[in-house]
Amino acid sequence: MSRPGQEVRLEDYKPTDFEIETVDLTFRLTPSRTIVTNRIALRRRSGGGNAPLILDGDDLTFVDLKIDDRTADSSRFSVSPSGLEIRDLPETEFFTLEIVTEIAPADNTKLMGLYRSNGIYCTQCEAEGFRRITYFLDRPDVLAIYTTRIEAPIKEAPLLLSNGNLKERGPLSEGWHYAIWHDPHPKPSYLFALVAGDLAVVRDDFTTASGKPVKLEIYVEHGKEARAAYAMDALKRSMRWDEERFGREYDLSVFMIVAVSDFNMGAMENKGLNVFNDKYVLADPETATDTDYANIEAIIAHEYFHNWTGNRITCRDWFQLCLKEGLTVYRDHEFSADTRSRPVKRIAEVRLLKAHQFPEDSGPLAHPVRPKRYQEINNFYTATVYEKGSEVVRMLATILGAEAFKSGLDLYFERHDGDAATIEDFLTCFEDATGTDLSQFSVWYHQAGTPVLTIGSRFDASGRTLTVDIEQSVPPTPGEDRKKLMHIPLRMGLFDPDGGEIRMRDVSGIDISGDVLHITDRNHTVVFQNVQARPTLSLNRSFSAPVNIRYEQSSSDLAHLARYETDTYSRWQALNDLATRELIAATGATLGGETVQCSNALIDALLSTVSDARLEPALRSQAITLPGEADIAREIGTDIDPDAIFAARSAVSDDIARHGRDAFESVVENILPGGRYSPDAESAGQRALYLSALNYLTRAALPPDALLPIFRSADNMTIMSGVLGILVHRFPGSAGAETALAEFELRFRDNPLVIDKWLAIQATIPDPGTLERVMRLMGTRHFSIENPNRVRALIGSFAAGNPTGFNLPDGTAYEFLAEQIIGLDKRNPQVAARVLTAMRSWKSLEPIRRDKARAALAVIAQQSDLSPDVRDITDRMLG
Ligand code: 0A1
Ligand code: ZN
Repeated sequence: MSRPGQEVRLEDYKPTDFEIETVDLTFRLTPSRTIVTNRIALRRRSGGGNAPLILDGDDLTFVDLKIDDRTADSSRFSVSPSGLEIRDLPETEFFTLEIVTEIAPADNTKLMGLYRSNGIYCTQCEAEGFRRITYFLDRPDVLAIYTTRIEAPIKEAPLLLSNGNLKERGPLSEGWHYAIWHDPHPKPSYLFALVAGDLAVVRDDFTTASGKPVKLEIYVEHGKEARAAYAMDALKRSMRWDEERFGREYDLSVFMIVAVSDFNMGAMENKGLNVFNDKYVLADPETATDTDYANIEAIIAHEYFHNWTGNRITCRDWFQLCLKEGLTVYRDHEFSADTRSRPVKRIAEVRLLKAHQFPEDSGPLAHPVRPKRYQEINNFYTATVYEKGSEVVRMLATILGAEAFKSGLDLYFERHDGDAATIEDFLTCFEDATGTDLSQFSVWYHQAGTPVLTIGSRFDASGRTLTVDIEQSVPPTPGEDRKKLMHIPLRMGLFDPDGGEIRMRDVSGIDISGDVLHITDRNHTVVFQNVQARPTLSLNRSFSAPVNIRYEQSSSDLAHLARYETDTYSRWQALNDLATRELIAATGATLGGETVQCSNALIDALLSTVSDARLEPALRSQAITLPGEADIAREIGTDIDPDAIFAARSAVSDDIARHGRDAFESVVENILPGGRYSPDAESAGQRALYLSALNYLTRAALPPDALLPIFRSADNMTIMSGVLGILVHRFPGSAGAETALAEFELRFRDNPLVIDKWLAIQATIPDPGTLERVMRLMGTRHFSIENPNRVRALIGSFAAGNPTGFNLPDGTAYEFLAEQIIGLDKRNPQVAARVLTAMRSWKSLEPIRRDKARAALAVIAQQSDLSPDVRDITDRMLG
């Protein structure tokens, strides 16, 4: 049994003394008093002795305990806030327990365990929510077969759902009814789910590759059925893709998704009964953006893919979270890459990784992909576990090659089906299938921090050799000063002065396969022979490893790559590096009181890309989207002044806009797809490019008045919210901006998911007055501190997505956030802790803001009644 707030350590892992074979649950549902009867059949493991059984519990009211069907004497058990200890158990190998508890779903504000969302009963059990329903061995290595009987008033809850297959349903007296569900697949408690209420359903069918029929059902609030069509389509495509690409078939006769409006995260992969934040199910052109459609597709796929990577093979303990999450993110990334555009997807992945994971890995919250300790597991659903975890799987595929990678994964599915496995088990499958020693590679799982490759190159014209020196290092992270050497797969290319790619033969000094250099030592010197003229190096092609590259490369070399690289991702990377360099210099100039000018090299490179009709529009849009303020701050690293960065970025953008006016006008006039809205990737790319170009034009010629008609005539949410964002951010407080905001509010006031966009756009206005605006919006009927989506849209966007508006030099926005976190923590600690991580890079601010940020964090730390979630984040951030 683990106690809240107590440190849990990987090395302390021990299997349980008891196994649970079957679980028979009965729920008698009422909002304030739900009775849960939990009948479990246990088996004592040999060697367990007469150890007591300690079951986890959290916020439960104990009612009754029977051991082998006889009421237990109170001397045989004790109840505490964190569990139930049962002593003097029968000495037989098998015995049963029947535990009755009482819970109050309507009072459950943490949204963990059984709670109510808009009148619907629903559950969230990962990671440790099942213990808020009944006493249990609530850990992922306890796998059991569940049968669930649900009883509820027919009127209030005509729909009764749980995992597996429906076995029976029927009426009861006094207007109640019941349903019995049976899940034949052994599962850990975190995958348990129950949903009861009055919902509409959208149905479809799927036939698996081996010919088994599967009923597909998506449950949404009445009247929202049409908005589930895209999710259903994405589900069917995900199911087919997993069969074709990974040979994985679905294994129950029904697959259900339920959309709820109060949810702490994105979605949850409960066996056969996924529960989703409705934001990731509901879409139609009038209310959802292209990004919403892409997110829905990716998250539907992600949760579905968990059926094999997570459910059939689960985690031995929560330290192994990346076993299911890293691998499943890798799988959903591959799905999106196959379904949409691979290079565009890769660029988006890397942008996200650098924006979220890199700062995490270089700040006080850094931890290994597989952590060794935690205070609160809810705080480890991080970019490191998910996104870096996926990058580690991708590197494994790069190192082994596609076929060998597939044979290792096939072995993993075969060998560990039905297991609660570890990262070691996973890696051993690849070692056994391919004969490769992965011990050095495994350091990626155990060591925190973003590795740095420091690279130098020398060309010797007379000897026709290119010498490349590569040194690897990893900066220290909390609790880890000394770092081990890693195996870093570095893709690399060489380009001649005419832009042709030089084949990398004739090389000495390193293991090289294809275009991948295997960096395993601290220092490597690689010599390329027979090189005719000084080549341009392209490093870390396709972002083959999640590392920082330090290499002095001239702007003209970067421009050369931006023009000639055949790896499309790297072409974008070169442009982005060029822009980053310029923006860092511009920030320095701003701080020194100099005027900022953008170089011709960057302007030419950007404008020739934006006008290159051979490139897909989505890529052209990515190319002209300058690194964000947070990206620039991350690259600068210390003494950050967000206002200087904002001013520098604006000045560079103005310059680009002035020079590119004709190009941007031509895009705006020609690029939008004709006909009815379709969310496909190509049309989405055209709209993205249109909006990027329009944004630049507001810096050249286009006045705010010209945007209002575009906003008003938009026939889809992508253009409508995109134009609203440009108008409001570029011309804060202008009559046009306020008019558009008011019109948008009026039109969508009864659609909270759309109003979230309206809240987020306002929360990210780069203006000192935004704090006051956020406070005002908190007082309107559109905001509710009880709903995680509203909190994230308004407070979360302000803290995490508004560098100038949030980092006010007087510290008032930090004080505001501290106050909100302290209040929210009492209701929903998980969401409070997550929103607070927006301040994870506070130590890299300039001294005045840094002191204010520390003071605000100290105010949180001084509270005596903090949740373990917020206490853990605050302590680590201040530590
Ligand atoms: N396993 C889910 C993420 C998730 C984790 C915790 C939750 O509790 C509130 C909810 C969802 C996934 O990876 O999608
Ligand atoms: Zn997941």
